[in-house]
Amino acid sequence: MNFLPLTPPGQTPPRVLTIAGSDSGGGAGIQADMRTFALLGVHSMVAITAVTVQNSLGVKGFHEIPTDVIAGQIEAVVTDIGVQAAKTGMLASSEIIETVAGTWRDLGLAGTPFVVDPVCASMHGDPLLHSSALGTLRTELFPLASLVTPNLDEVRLLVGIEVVDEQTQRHAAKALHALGPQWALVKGGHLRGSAHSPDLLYDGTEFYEFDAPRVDTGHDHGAGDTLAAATACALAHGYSMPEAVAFGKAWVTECLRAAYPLGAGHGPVSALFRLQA
Ligand code: PXL
Repeated sequence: MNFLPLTPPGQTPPRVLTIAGSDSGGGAGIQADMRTFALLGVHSMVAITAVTVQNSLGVKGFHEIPTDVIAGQIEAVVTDIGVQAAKTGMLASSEIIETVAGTWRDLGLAGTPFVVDPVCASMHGDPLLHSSALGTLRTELFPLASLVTPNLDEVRLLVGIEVVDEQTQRHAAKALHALGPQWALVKGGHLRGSAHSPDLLYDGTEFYEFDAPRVDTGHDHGAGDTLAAATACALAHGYSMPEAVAFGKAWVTECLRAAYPLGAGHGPVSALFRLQA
Protein backbone atom coordinates (compact mmCIF):
# COMPACT_ATOMS: atom_id res chain seq x y z
CA MET A 1 0.00 0.00 0.00
CA ASN A 2 1.01 3.63 -0.34
CA PHE A 3 1.69 5.36 2.96
CA LEU A 4 1.28 9.02 3.88
CA PRO A 5 4.12 11.47 3.14
CA LEU A 6 6.70 11.52 5.96
CA THR A 7 8.02 14.70 7.53
CA PRO A 8 11.84 15.01 7.60
CA PRO A 9 13.44 14.55 11.06
CA GLY A 10 13.58 17.85 12.97
CA GLN A 11 10.52 19.28 11.22
CA THR A 12 7.08 19.39 12.80
CA PRO A 13 4.72 16.78 11.34
CA PRO A 14 0.93 17.26 11.06
CA ARG A 15 -0.67 17.21 14.52
CA VAL A 16 -3.68 14.98 15.11
CA LEU A 17 -5.79 14.85 18.28
CA THR A 18 -7.66 11.83 19.62
CA ILE A 19 -10.48 12.45 22.10
CA ALA A 20 -11.04 8.95 23.44
CA GLY A 21 -10.81 6.41 26.23
CA SER A 22 -7.81 4.48 27.48
CA ASP A 23 -7.68 0.69 27.03
CA SER A 24 -5.46 -0.82 29.73
CA GLY A 25 -4.94 -3.86 27.48
CA GLY A 26 -3.39 -1.62 24.84
CA GLY A 27 -5.50 -2.94 21.95
CA ALA A 28 -8.08 -0.23 21.25
CA GLY A 29 -8.90 3.33 22.33
CA ILE A 30 -6.21 5.97 22.58
CA GLN A 31 -3.52 3.31 22.55
CA ALA A 32 -4.63 2.10 19.11
CA ASP A 33 -5.05 5.66 17.87
CA MET A 34 -1.60 6.76 18.99
CA ARG A 35 0.02 3.65 17.49
CA THR A 36 -1.55 4.42 14.12
CA PHE A 37 -0.71 8.12 14.38
CA ALA A 38 2.94 7.38 15.20
CA LEU A 39 3.38 4.74 12.53
CA LEU A 40 1.87 7.07 9.94
CA GLY A 41 4.30 9.80 10.94
CA VAL A 42 1.98 12.36 12.53
CA HIS A 43 2.31 13.93 15.97
CA SER A 44 -0.26 12.44 18.41
CA MET A 45 -2.15 14.52 20.97
CA VAL A 46 -4.73 13.14 23.39
CA ALA A 47 -7.72 14.25 25.41
CA ILE A 48 -8.57 11.26 27.59
CA THR A 49 -12.30 10.93 28.27
CA ALA A 50 -12.39 7.76 30.36
CA VAL A 51 -10.09 5.11 31.74
CA THR A 52 -11.28 1.56 31.09
CA VAL A 53 -10.23 -1.43 33.13
CA GLN A 54 -9.89 -4.19 30.56
CA ASN A 55 -7.88 -7.02 29.12
CA SER A 56 -8.30 -9.35 26.16
CA LEU A 57 -11.36 -10.91 27.81
CA GLY A 58 -13.43 -7.77 28.16
CA VAL A 59 -14.06 -4.45 29.88
CA LYS A 60 -14.46 -4.77 33.66
CA GLY A 61 -15.47 -1.16 34.16
CA PHE A 62 -14.50 2.43 33.47
CA HIS A 63 -13.89 5.71 35.21
CA GLU A 64 -15.01 8.93 33.52
CA ILE A 65 -12.63 11.87 33.51
CA PRO A 66 -14.21 15.10 34.87
CA THR A 67 -15.55 17.25 32.04
CA ASP A 68 -13.42 20.31 32.94
CA VAL A 69 -10.30 18.15 32.60
CA ILE A 70 -11.47 16.91 29.18
CA ALA A 71 -12.20 20.43 27.95
CA GLY A 72 -8.87 21.56 29.43
CA GLN A 73 -6.89 18.94 27.52
CA ILE A 74 -8.48 19.92 24.20
CA GLU A 75 -8.06 23.64 24.79
CA ALA A 76 -4.45 23.29 25.97
CA VAL A 77 -3.27 21.53 22.84
CA VAL A 78 -5.39 23.39 20.32
CA THR A 79 -4.41 26.87 21.54
CA ASP A 80 -0.69 26.12 21.73
CA ILE A 81 0.19 23.31 19.35
CA GLY A 82 -2.61 23.53 16.78
CA VAL A 83 -4.48 20.65 15.26
CA GLN A 84 -4.81 19.57 11.61
CA ALA A 85 -7.43 16.90 12.34
CA ALA A 86 -9.14 15.21 15.30
CA LYS A 87 -11.08 12.05 15.99
CA THR A 88 -13.32 10.90 18.79
CA GLY A 89 -13.67 7.41 20.23
CA MET A 90 -15.23 6.38 23.55
CA LEU A 91 -17.11 9.33 25.04
CA ALA A 92 -18.99 7.45 27.80
CA SER A 93 -21.70 9.95 28.73
CA SER A 94 -24.00 12.72 27.60
CA GLU A 95 -22.08 15.25 29.72
CA ILE A 96 -18.78 14.30 28.05
CA ILE A 97 -20.31 14.53 24.56
CA GLU A 98 -21.73 17.98 25.38
CA THR A 99 -18.33 19.07 26.68
CA VAL A 100 -16.49 17.88 23.58
CA ALA A 101 -19.05 19.50 21.25
CA GLY A 102 -19.06 22.76 23.23
CA THR A 103 -15.27 22.95 23.35
CA TRP A 104 -14.99 22.21 19.62
CA ARG A 105 -17.44 25.04 18.87
CA ASP A 106 -15.91 27.50 21.38
CA LEU A 107 -12.43 27.00 19.95
CA GLY A 108 -13.71 27.84 16.46
CA LEU A 109 -12.66 24.49 15.02
CA ALA A 110 -15.54 24.21 12.54
CA GLY A 111 -13.16 24.11 9.55
CA THR A 112 -10.90 21.42 11.03
CA PRO A 113 -11.42 17.81 9.88
CA PHE A 114 -13.29 16.01 12.67
CA VAL A 115 -13.87 12.26 12.53
CA VAL A 116 -16.54 11.03 14.94
CA ASP A 117 -16.37 7.28 15.58
CA PRO A 118 -19.57 6.71 17.60
CA VAL A 119 -18.19 4.02 19.90
CA CYS A 120 -21.03 2.39 21.85
CA ALA A 121 -19.66 -0.95 23.04
CA SER A 122 -16.56 -3.12 23.01
CA MET A 123 -16.32 -6.13 20.71
CA HIS A 124 -17.29 -8.26 23.72
CA GLY A 125 -20.54 -6.28 23.99
CA ASP A 126 -19.47 -4.38 27.10
CA PRO A 127 -21.02 -0.89 27.07
CA LEU A 128 -18.68 2.08 26.54
CA LEU A 129 -21.46 4.67 26.20
CA HIS A 130 -24.46 5.08 28.50
CA SER A 131 -27.52 4.34 26.35
CA SER A 132 -29.06 7.65 27.47
CA ALA A 133 -26.23 9.43 25.58
CA LEU A 134 -27.21 8.21 22.09
CA GLY A 135 -29.49 11.20 21.59
CA THR A 136 -26.73 13.64 22.56
CA LEU A 137 -24.37 11.99 20.12
CA ARG A 138 -26.94 12.45 17.34
CA THR A 139 -27.94 16.02 18.13
CA GLU A 140 -24.75 17.61 19.56
CA LEU A 141 -21.78 15.89 17.97
CA PHE A 142 -22.94 14.58 14.60
CA PRO A 143 -23.69 18.06 13.20
CA LEU A 144 -20.07 19.07 13.92
CA ALA A 145 -18.52 16.01 12.30
CA SER A 146 -16.72 15.96 8.96
CA LEU A 147 -17.22 12.20 8.99
CA VAL A 148 -19.08 9.67 11.16
CA THR A 149 -17.93 6.04 11.07
CA PRO A 150 -20.44 3.71 12.76
CA ASN A 151 -20.29 -0.06 12.48
CA LEU A 152 -23.53 -1.95 11.86
CA ASP A 153 -24.41 -2.34 15.56
CA GLU A 154 -23.94 1.40 16.03
CA VAL A 155 -26.04 2.10 12.91
CA ARG A 156 -28.89 0.10 14.45
CA LEU A 157 -28.64 2.00 17.73
CA LEU A 158 -28.30 5.43 16.09
CA VAL A 159 -30.84 5.30 13.26
CA GLY A 160 -32.73 2.05 13.90
CA ILE A 161 -31.83 0.45 10.58
CA GLU A 162 -30.77 -3.19 10.29
CA VAL A 163 -28.21 -3.27 7.47
CA VAL A 164 -28.31 -6.60 5.66
CA ASP A 165 -27.46 -5.71 2.06
CA GLU A 166 -26.45 -2.88 -0.26
CA GLN A 167 -29.90 -1.31 -0.29
CA THR A 168 -30.23 -1.10 3.49
CA GLN A 169 -26.64 0.15 3.68
CA ARG A 170 -27.58 3.05 1.37
CA HIS A 171 -30.72 3.72 3.37
CA ALA A 172 -28.62 3.85 6.58
CA ALA A 173 -26.03 6.17 5.00
CA LYS A 174 -28.82 8.61 4.08
CA ALA A 175 -30.36 8.46 7.57
CA LEU A 176 -26.96 9.09 9.20
CA HIS A 177 -26.16 11.93 6.82
CA ALA A 178 -29.51 13.53 7.67
CA LEU A 179 -28.25 13.93 11.26
CA GLY A 180 -25.81 16.60 10.07
CA PRO A 181 -22.30 15.26 9.41
CA GLN A 182 -20.68 16.28 6.12
CA TRP A 183 -19.99 12.63 5.29
CA ALA A 184 -21.32 9.33 6.65
CA LEU A 185 -19.47 6.04 6.35
CA VAL A 186 -21.42 2.84 6.96
CA LYS A 187 -18.83 0.16 7.63
CA GLY A 188 -19.75 -3.26 6.26
CA GLY A 189 -17.18 -5.21 8.25
CA HIS A 190 -19.88 -6.87 10.34
CA LEU A 191 -22.04 -7.88 7.33
CA ARG A 192 -22.56 -11.56 7.93
CA GLY A 193 -21.87 -14.22 5.34
CA SER A 194 -19.95 -11.93 3.01
CA ALA A 195 -16.45 -12.64 1.72
CA HIS A 196 -16.04 -8.89 1.43
CA SER A 197 -16.13 -5.96 3.75
CA PRO A 198 -17.84 -3.19 1.76
CA ASP A 199 -17.86 0.27 3.33
CA LEU A 200 -20.22 2.91 1.92
CA LEU A 201 -19.46 6.64 2.05
CA TYR A 202 -22.11 9.30 1.39
CA ASP A 203 -22.03 13.11 1.27
CA GLY A 204 -25.72 13.75 0.62
CA THR A 205 -25.27 13.49 -3.14
CA GLU A 206 -23.00 10.65 -4.15
CA PHE A 207 -22.16 7.20 -2.86
CA TYR A 208 -18.59 5.92 -2.82
CA GLU A 209 -17.92 2.25 -2.16
CA PHE A 210 -14.73 0.91 -0.63
CA ASP A 211 -14.38 -2.81 -0.81
CA ALA A 212 -11.77 -5.11 0.64
CA PRO A 213 -11.59 -8.87 1.01
CA ARG A 214 -12.75 -9.89 4.49
CA VAL A 215 -9.77 -10.72 6.69
CA ASP A 216 -10.92 -13.63 8.80
CA THR A 217 -9.29 -13.15 12.15
CA GLY A 218 -10.58 -13.53 15.67
CA HIS A 219 -8.17 -10.76 16.58
CA ASP A 220 -9.80 -7.53 15.47
CA HIS A 221 -9.88 -5.54 18.68
CA GLY A 222 -9.34 -1.86 17.83
CA ALA A 223 -10.21 -2.18 14.12
CA GLY A 224 -12.78 0.63 14.12
CA ASP A 225 -10.53 2.97 16.08
CA THR A 226 -7.66 2.25 13.69
CA LEU A 227 -9.74 2.98 10.57
CA ALA A 228 -10.95 6.31 12.00
CA ALA A 229 -7.45 7.21 13.22
CA ALA A 230 -5.80 6.54 9.84
CA THR A 231 -8.56 8.46 8.04
CA ALA A 232 -7.97 11.44 10.37
CA CYS A 233 -4.24 11.31 9.57
CA ALA A 234 -4.93 11.41 5.84
CA LEU A 235 -7.33 14.33 6.31
CA ALA A 236 -4.60 16.13 8.29
CA HIS A 237 -2.44 15.78 5.18
CA GLY A 238 -5.14 17.46 3.08
CA TYR A 239 -6.55 14.35 1.37
CA SER A 240 -10.13 14.64 0.12
CA MET A 241 -12.66 12.61 2.13
CA PRO A 242 -12.95 9.74 -0.41
CA GLU A 243 -9.13 9.57 -0.65
CA ALA A 244 -8.78 9.64 3.15
CA VAL A 245 -11.35 6.87 3.67
CA ALA A 246 -9.70 4.76 0.95
CA PHE A 247 -6.41 5.22 2.77
CA GLY A 248 -7.95 4.37 6.18
CA LYS A 249 -9.52 1.24 4.72
CA ALA A 250 -6.25 0.06 3.16
CA TRP A 251 -4.44 0.73 6.45
CA VAL A 252 -6.90 -1.16 8.65
CA THR A 253 -6.92 -4.07 6.18
CA GLU A 254 -3.14 -4.39 6.58
CA CYS A 255 -3.50 -4.02 10.37
CA LEU A 256 -6.10 -6.85 10.33
CA ARG A 257 -3.71 -9.07 8.35
CA ALA A 258 -1.04 -8.37 10.98
CA ALA A 259 -3.36 -8.92 14.01
CA TYR A 260 -1.92 -11.15 16.72
CA PRO A 261 -3.20 -13.25 19.62
CA LEU A 262 -2.98 -11.68 23.06
CA GLY A 263 -4.02 -13.04 26.45
CA ALA A 264 -6.84 -15.57 26.65
CA GLY A 265 -9.36 -13.57 24.60
CA HIS A 266 -9.29 -11.36 21.51
CA GLY A 267 -6.05 -9.90 20.23
CA PRO A 268 -5.67 -6.50 18.57
CA VAL A 269 -5.22 -5.39 14.99
CA SER A 270 -1.61 -4.38 14.59
CA ALA A 271 -0.07 -1.29 13.08
CA LEU A 272 3.34 -2.74 13.92
CA PHE A 273 3.54 -4.34 10.46
CA ARG A 274 4.74 -0.90 9.35
CA LEU A 275 8.03 -1.53 11.15
CA GLN A 276 8.86 -4.52 8.94
CA ALA A 277 11.38 -3.46 6.33
O1 PXL B 1 -12.88 -0.34 19.79
C1 PXL B 1 -13.70 0.53 20.46
C2 PXL B 1 -13.09 1.00 21.74
C3 PXL B 1 -12.75 2.32 21.87
N1 PXL B 1 -12.22 2.82 23.00
C4 PXL B 1 -11.96 2.03 24.04
C5 PXL B 1 -12.25 0.68 23.97
C6 PXL B 1 -12.84 0.14 22.80
C7 PXL B 1 -13.16 -1.27 22.71
O2 PXL B 1 -13.00 -2.04 23.62
O3 PXL B 1 -11.99 -0.09 25.02
C8 PXL B 1 -11.35 2.61 25.27
